[in-house]
Amino acid sequence: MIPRNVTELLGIRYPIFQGGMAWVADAKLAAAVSEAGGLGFISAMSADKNYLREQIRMARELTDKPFGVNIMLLSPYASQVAEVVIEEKIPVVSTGAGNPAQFMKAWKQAGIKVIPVVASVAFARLMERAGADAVIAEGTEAGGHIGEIGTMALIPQVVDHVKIPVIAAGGIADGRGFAAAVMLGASGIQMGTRFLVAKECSIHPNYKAKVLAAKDISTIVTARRAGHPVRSLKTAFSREYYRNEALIDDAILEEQARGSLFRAAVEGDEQTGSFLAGQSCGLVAKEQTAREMIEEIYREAAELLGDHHG
Ligand code: TUI
Repeated sequence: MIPRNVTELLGIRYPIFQGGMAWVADAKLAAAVSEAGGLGFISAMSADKNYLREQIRMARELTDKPFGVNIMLLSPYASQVAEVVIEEKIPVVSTGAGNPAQFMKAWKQAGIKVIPVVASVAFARLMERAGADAVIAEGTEAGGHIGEIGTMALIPQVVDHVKIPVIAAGGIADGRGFAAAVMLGASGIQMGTRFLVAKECSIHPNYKAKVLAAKDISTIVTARRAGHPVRSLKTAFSREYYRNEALIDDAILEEQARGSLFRAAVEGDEQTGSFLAGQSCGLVAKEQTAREMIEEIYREAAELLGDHHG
């Protein structure tokens, strides 16, 4: 059976989250996922509070269903967007790339459900003690900033060590992955890479074409040496960055990478853009609406799990 604890906690139909992706996860994508019965997230990315306010208002024009905001904790604006989610009465916040402890008390007092992304058992336990309502346990197969443990090993270990619901992420892009995550003890899934090719996803056509053409070994991990590994599609730019890590100063490399998510997602710049994607890119075969994706994935997982009431 597909667990109902996360759908009941959040008032959604399917326990399928759309990951917060900078320059990708905007009001249009988040609203489409939520409207289809999943949980969409607007990425606060590294923008200020005015951007986030505007996106929240746009999403509310597009759907009456609940959606969340994802706060990337390395953002220089993390503190101000942490206040905006309270002012705007956002029901659920997810966090990435750091420790949200300093915001937890204010969010909980405002009645916000807090669901941090974790990449280890120790951090999952810390988040549970800090008051998290659930965790998203993300394996190293994911795109973007990643931890070290694979999803297959991470999920059951996190499940064994926390009592709150665990949402599985990293390498999941279809109903088989969803069913497998449930077998490992997860209560739901989060996907990013699959939603890159949603019809409602406004990224540049070059980005979608790259994801659709990608296979299992099409991604590369850079910036390991600098301590914040990031997975992206192999391109001339990412391969050169990888080679230069052994040769050039981190500061110079990071300067070259500044703005590279914008250049990929908005401009489709194949020379200097970072096309973040996870290892499931080889499973992503066609552009579909968010609703078609969610219904197909849920139906397939329910069938595999012998759950014919879903
Ligand atoms: O956050 C992500 N994915 C991201 S963030 C991003 S933007 C960026 N740009 C440059 C450098 C780094 C990031 C692109 N993709 N996913 C969620 C995630 N969070 N994955 C892993 C983690 C994580 C890792 C370690 C969360 C917490 C953590 O430890 C916190 C601590 O204090 O120990």
